[in-house]
Amino acid sequence: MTYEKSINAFKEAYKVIPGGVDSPVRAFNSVGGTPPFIAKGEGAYLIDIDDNRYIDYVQSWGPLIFGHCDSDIEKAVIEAVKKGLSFGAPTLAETQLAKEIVSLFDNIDKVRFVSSGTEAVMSAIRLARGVTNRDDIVKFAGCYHGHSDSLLVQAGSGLATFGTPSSPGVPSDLTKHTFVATYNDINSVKKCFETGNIACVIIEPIAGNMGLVPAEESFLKELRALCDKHGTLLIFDEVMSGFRASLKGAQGITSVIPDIVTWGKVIGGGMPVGAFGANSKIMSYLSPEGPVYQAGTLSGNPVAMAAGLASLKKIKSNPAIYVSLSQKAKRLMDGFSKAAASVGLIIVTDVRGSMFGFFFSKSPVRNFDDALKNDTQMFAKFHQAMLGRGIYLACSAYETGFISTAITDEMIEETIKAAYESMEEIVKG
Ligand code: HOZ
Repeated sequence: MTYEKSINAFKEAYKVIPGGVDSPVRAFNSVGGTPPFIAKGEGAYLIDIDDNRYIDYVQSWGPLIFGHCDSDIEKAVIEAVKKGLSFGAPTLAETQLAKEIVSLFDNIDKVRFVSSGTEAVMSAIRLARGVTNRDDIVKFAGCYHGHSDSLLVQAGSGLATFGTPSSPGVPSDLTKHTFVATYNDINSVKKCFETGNIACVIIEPIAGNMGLVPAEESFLKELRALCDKHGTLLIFDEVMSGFRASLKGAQGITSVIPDIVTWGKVIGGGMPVGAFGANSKIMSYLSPEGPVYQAGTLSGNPVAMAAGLASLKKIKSNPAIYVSLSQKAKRLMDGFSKAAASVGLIIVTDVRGSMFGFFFSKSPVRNFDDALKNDTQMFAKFHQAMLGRGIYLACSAYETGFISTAITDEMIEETIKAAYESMEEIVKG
């Protein structure tokens, strides 16, 4: 496999874009090599500008549950495009997509659309603060909730990849209201409540940004009880897990009911969309019904709504896809484990619906500190070896993999075969 055109493209990009990329993880810094510049997607495949073909397990970091260029989503987008790209005025599609989401959840009466997951979470936090009239919030180390100021504290994802606990440029006056607890450790949350007047606790109920690390059911239950005791709102950040872990995201897996939920990715079908929702009482605090301000010219953009609507309707008409996606994810992780074991290596794997993750680690991963103990050098070698065999995995040990419906059983087998070869290659050095 040659990457000549991508190498040149990266050099050119570097001259005019910081680090050559518009989102840090994409630079491949933690796995080495040059990021393939993508020419196009085709179903399960990515094709780069050197004409290399990869089975894609990133799927644009989650949104493309039906793979690239799904004909139904494509058709809906083209029809919407023909009617106009943006109006900054209400359209029917917003109500339709809102209804599709609301109909799935007893705890959600209303949703507000925004343009990204970051925006959804930032707005949900403001809403929670407005509703409770409190400033402090609790987040968990290793959970990533986008790059808004209050939440860039011990975040996972790109920050974990680059080894930075938080970012310069974020005033400490803002982060002093952010308490950081340990994932799956209720005592660490209780400590936050001892000193803070907590508006909300925000959690990725299935963390996907420190690698894949699901919250334990007993922990979520204790979290719910603690929030109820203190009049604190519980926010599930399902930007990644929403419509990925199951039709109802984490809510289809846990019995715990959050007060506010944030979404992104799948609800835009590949277009830039985020959303947050709650019951009518909480949402009534939002402007123009209430005093908490939040706005956006591209919010509810008609083309993005059309893509989201087509995506969600397709999922809802065939919820059995989650069984098959999950089976494929399990087979893949089982195959990776056996491939590692065949050369005397141990990996820790997990699967939630169409999401999968693995760590080069000997001990279980329940929180961010556990995740940080993984062997990132081994991951980098494995990533490179797989890429060279036409397998496109997330380019960081702290991200999650995704199965799309375009990925066939044969592709899973091909990927497992590549894993055996790659594991052998990396132990031989
Ligand atoms: N860290 C982001 C996903 N969890 C990466 C997004 C991107 O680079 O597109």
